[in-house]
Amino acid sequence: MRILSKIKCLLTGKSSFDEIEDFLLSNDFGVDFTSSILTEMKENKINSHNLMEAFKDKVEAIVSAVDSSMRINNIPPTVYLFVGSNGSGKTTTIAKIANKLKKNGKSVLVVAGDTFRAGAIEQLSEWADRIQVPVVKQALGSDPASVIYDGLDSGIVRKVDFILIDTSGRVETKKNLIGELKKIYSVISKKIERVPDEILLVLDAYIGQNALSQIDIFKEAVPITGIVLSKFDGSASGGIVLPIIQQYGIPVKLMGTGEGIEDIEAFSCEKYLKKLV
Ligand SMILES: Nc1nc2c(ncn2[C@@H]2O[C@H](COP(=O)(O)OP(=O)(O)OP(=O)(O)O)[C@@H](O)[C@H]2O)c(=O)[nH]1
Ligand SMILES: [Mg+2]
Repeated sequence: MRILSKIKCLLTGKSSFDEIEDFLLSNDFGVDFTSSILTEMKENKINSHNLMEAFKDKVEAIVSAVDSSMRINNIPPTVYLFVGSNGSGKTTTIAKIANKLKKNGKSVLVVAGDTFRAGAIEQLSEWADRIQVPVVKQALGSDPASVIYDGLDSGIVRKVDFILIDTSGRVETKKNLIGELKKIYSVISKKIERVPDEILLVLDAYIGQNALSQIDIFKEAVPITGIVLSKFDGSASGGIVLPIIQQYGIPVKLMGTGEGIEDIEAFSCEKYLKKLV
């Protein structure tokens, strides 16, 4: 989606401000960003000549207010917990990150904490086999907190650099989901004597505004430290990155750019703007 060329067309084509506003809002840029752009357009501070620069400056100011780098603990293992609703891309993201870390010479262990969905354990195990990293798993239906405890134990004994923990996005009710994640968070924190280094909420870029309600649900359970915006390879506008940062102060840390194992990128303002422009 070439957001800026579309706005430029709207500007030069003498479209009404309402049309530009509708366009920005329907592409998930959020009320704050949209009204700030609109105000400056009305005051003629933003016009078709400086649109690109002004847009970039505004995006940069928002994105640079948060730290989008991944936290690494001084003493290994660094522990990343992945949460997100069903089908958002958690398991694939874990495989991609494990692969990347391994290629960078780090040792990684993955934990099949989604014991709820049939096929979830096999899916993670297959990825782990392909990229040659150990996986800790138990039978379908086991207590996820117990698998995760074992995973941490095993990772600590093996002295791995990173432990990546998968969780279920599909628990019977929201209450159960929150309860389960709270328990997982508490088990991890007790075991490693600190909070997980990252709690990454994986959001499908296509869900647009619904991303905000997902954040509301998951942050009831765990303190989210970053967002992975998956499926940012198709026609999703990605405008949602701005309201996520503006309303929640949560950085987007990674972008999923395809179904392949290499298809993940660290979030940067530059890459993000490239996608928008
Ligand atoms: N195009 C594209 N597809 C992706 C990306 N990330 C994940 N997918 C696809 O999205 C689908 C769901 O991904 P999973 O990793 O299984 O999602 P999940 O969150 O683990 O799902 P559950 O285990 O059911 O909760 C799969 O078909 C993935 O290949 C991405 O960045 N781009
Ligand atoms: Mg999964």
